[in-house]
Amino acid sequence: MTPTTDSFPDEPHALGAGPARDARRSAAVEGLVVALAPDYFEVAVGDSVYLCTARGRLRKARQAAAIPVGARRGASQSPSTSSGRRAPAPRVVSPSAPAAPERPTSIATGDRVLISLLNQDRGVIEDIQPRRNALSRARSELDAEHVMMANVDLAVLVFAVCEPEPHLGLLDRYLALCERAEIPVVILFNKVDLEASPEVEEAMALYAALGYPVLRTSAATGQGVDGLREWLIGRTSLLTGPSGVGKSSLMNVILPDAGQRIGEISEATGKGRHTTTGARLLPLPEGGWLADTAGIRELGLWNVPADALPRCFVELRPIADDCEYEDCGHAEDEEGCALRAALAEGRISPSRWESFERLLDEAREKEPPRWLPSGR
Ligand SMILES: Nc1nc2c(ncn2[C@@H]2O[C@H](COP(=O)(O)OP(=O)(O)OP(=O)(O)O)[C@@H](O)[C@H]2O)c(=O)[nH]1
Ligand SMILES: [Mg+2]
Ligand SMILES: [Zn+2]
Repeated sequence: MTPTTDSFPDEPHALGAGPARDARRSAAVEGLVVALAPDYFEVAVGDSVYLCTARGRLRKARQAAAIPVGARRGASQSPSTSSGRRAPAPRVVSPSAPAAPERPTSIATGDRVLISLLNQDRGVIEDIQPRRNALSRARSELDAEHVMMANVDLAVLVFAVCEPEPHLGLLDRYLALCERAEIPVVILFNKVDLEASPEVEEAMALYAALGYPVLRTSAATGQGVDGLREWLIGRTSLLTGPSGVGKSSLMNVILPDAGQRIGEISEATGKGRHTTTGARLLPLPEGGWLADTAGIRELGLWNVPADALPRCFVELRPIADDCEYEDCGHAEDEEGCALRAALAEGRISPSRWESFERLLDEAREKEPPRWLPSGR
């Protein structure tokens, strides 16, 4: 659900053009987009929330957000490394890659915007400030970007120790996206009042050993919630993860007045039923903002080119540039592949490697061909 940018019926027309518009811009105040409603944006300025529409210019920008993946990807490809190693095949950089846009192309929760105030509860978004980062995924049906949240200080990746069982492939996807977007994460396993299987205990140890903060909580008993609270102070954070893991329940423990709707786990599937829709940032009493988000079923890679993927796996990052050939495909029969060597030496766990290979295939599928025949 995306808000339209149509005007409110009672928006004064006198604000539309010329000197009036300039005056309006100079009187604009900065606010934080806290929610997207079907027909408007909610923007917080101080203690007030304004219901806002967006100017026509931003309406055009919104359409630009639907550019196909392949056309935009080139903009954000990281430069190739210049390690001086033997590179048998010349690298073909995709031609005329567009420059990375300075300003975001759509308005998302977490965006900083300039609004002009119409009255005490309505305003108009005049401009969007450049983003520090964004947690985005590919919208599978459109192959377009879905920004889950902009300007994220901390992504809390929420899974349950059981009901539903944690899906580690999804966790690795989140981690790759967040590493790529340089968004700090904590991994949270909720429902510790229920029994975790030895495999889940092992997984928690694995991610902790990789250096990720791993929290254990129970929204049901309150166990571990103070630890989570400490991470949230002064930060703009979101709770994200599959449906039914207890994100809204945690939100309600942290902000008892928030009144997030709690869903039931479907007895038939053991999965949640997507009770929450849309992200809404709520202010925390200790300072900072927290959003509960809808459960994620699919997390398609966005802005993760295949050659950047090794650096998105923390255990592969130090050796990401060490393959003998610059165009190494990291395949099983690859000569001089540093990543394969790490796998053989047990420096990456089989489950993480499986995720890496799956994501590598996906990243390659999304890219236009970028290589000349190597002849090797
Ligand atoms: N045993 C136990 N059950 C929990 C805990 N936290 C949440 N639940 C239950 O899990 C179910 C799903 O909780 P929600 O908070 O709605 O899950 P959600 O992650 O917000 O789900 P979506 O909004 O669909 O993404 C509900 O029946 C909760 O009562 C917990 O710590 N322990
Ligand atoms: Mg929820
Ligand atoms: Zn390799």
